[in-house]
Amino acid sequence: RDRVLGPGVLLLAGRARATAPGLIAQIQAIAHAAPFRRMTTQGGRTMSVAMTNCGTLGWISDSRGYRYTTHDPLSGQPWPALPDIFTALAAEAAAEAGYPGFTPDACLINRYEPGTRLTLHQDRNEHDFGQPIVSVSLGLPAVFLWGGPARSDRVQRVPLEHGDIVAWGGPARLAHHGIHPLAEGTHALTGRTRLNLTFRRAG
Ligand code: MD5
Ligand code: FE
Repeated sequence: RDRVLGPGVLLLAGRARATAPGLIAQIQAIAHAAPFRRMTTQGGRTMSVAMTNCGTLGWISDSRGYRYTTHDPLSGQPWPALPDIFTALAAEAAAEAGYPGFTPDACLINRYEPGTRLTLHQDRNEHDFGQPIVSVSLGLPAVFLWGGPARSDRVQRVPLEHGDIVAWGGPARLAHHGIHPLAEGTHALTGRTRLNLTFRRAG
């Protein structure tokens, strides 16, 4: 099922399946130090996705807007370090997709439960849009919504399953995207949960 989804975008189907148990164990350790939390938007809404981070930079949203921080605002501590297996997997996937030398400094960890969604948005808080983004899906399947550079561009629906890795770069880097409300289900490794790792070079 490996395929090019569009210019600059490669789906590596099931590529994280073998390392998934190790990735999930690391996520549990990270969440112990930096718990999942539902962040608020500048407009005062609570996001439906629960988030935490690892790496030298972590993505946050609060009443002042979206940005990257070096420290977890909940604890005042630096975000947990990026585990080596995370960095290696992201670099390997990026290289295979045509982005050699990718060294992420940020990993946003998104947690979804049935009903959780992520509304259409662009990822614009990074300094260099020439750097790709690598996303790893774990647990329950989801329908990824993928549009274009304009919010009004038509939106494709791409099913993403446990272990799928997608590398986004080039012309796709500023595409609008989101996650359709998660369907009910249970997964052997994660239960009633989808986890997504989003690797970025943010600084
Ligand atoms: C997710 N997370 O499944 C997705 C995976 C986020 C987010 O969107 O911002 O936390 S990342 C998918 C992505 C990243 C960058 C560009 C594009 C898609 N794209 O051009 O479609 O939780
Ligand atoms: Fe995004």
